[in-house]
Amino acid sequence: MQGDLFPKIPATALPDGFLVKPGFLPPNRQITLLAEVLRVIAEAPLAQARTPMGGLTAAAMSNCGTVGWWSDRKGYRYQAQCPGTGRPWPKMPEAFLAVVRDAVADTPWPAFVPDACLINYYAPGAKMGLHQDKDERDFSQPIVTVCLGDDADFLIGGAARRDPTRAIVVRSGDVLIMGGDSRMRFHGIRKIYPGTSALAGVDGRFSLTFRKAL
Ligand SMILES: O=C(O)CCC(=O)C(=O)O
Repeated sequence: MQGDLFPKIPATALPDGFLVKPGFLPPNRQITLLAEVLRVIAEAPLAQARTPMGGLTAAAMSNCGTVGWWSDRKGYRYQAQCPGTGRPWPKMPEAFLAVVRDAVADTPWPAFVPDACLINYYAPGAKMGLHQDKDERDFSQPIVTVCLGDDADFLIGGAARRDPTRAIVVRSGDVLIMGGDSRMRFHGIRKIYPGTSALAGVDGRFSLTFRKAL
């Protein structure tokens, strides 16, 4: 029924540079990724980040890789240490790198290798406001997102915050790529659909967003 209410937009209807690969990850690969996510967040626990305005992000976050995205009163940035532990972020699991390699192989960015993976966790009710990913050094590199867990409405906006948005439903195993003309689009998560995960062991939604930060 949700499929009828929020039909997936076919790839051809998406803006240039915005690629969606529905069901890219078979269940066994999702299970492997989830196990790695749980290992990463056991080492670098999920936490809500403080925004420069003083609020907290609705999604809880962790990272792996050389650097991780974080935010506090001082601003948004990439940093080498997990603020909760003071230790370096966990190494990027090989299974993460392999998925990204496979996902970009037939795109305009086949050489993309991330050095940071921001893991967002959305408990029921959590969302993410419209924003641009602009703390990376090289905007010619795409952002690759892997979805695990509950379905969600992913908002695709324009170059300005006030531009119209449209929602596509993203599901566990889907991969999204924002590059080229879509690299700086505003985007966000309008809502998640609790209890819809086809992947056992996830209560809510994880997104793994791979970036070349440095
Ligand atoms: O959860 C998602 O799919 C979107 C995440 C996102 O926009 C971000 O981490 O910048």
